[in-house]
Amino acid sequence: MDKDILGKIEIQQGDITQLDVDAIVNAANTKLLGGGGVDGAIHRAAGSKLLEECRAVGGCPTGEARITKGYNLRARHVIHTVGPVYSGKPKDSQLLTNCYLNSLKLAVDNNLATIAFPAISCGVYGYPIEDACKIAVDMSYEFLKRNPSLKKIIFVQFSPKDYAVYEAYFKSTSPS
Ligand code: AR6
Repeated sequence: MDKDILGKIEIQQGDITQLDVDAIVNAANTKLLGGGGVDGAIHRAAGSKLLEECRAVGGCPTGEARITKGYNLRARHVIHTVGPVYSGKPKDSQLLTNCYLNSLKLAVDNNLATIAFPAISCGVYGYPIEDACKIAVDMSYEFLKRNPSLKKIIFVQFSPKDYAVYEAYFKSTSPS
């Protein structure tokens, strides 16, 4: 993989709600009315206005994405996407790819330069982190090649174990 493109991809361990970026991505559900995991954390940190705007948006099908403001977050926007519930069938990877692609497209369409992703579908929805990590990084790399206006994609892992998976994959793709 190309060094300059890889330089626009960063991995971090921590809480995505604390990031100062143009948009953080929320691993939501189709109702877009909040939930547990990272969805709950984002809504708590953003405040009730976020839920109000999500209500007006009126839901989001699996694999698609919707954008709202960030309200009390340091991030200016939240991009809500709905990952697949892992079933082990080929359609899972297509839907997860669509989550990353549609979120990135929304960022570029809204002139955003920095975006941070959690590990979509890798919590309650049960997607294996090793497979999801490859999809996330490969998709983002291809997207960055075609969209120079996007300056930074950050993958934020909550657990050290998930971070280690990203770190290992990143190392395996980097030129030595
Ligand atoms: N910052 C970064 N990552 C986080 C944070 C955080 N603050 N909190 C959790 N994670 P999940 P899903 C990680 O379950 O699997 C919700 O109820 C977590 O460790 O949040 O897509 C929605 O409403 C995991 O790696 O999302 C849906 O109903 C990753 O975020 C459903 O869960 C995703 O875990 C979506 O399930």
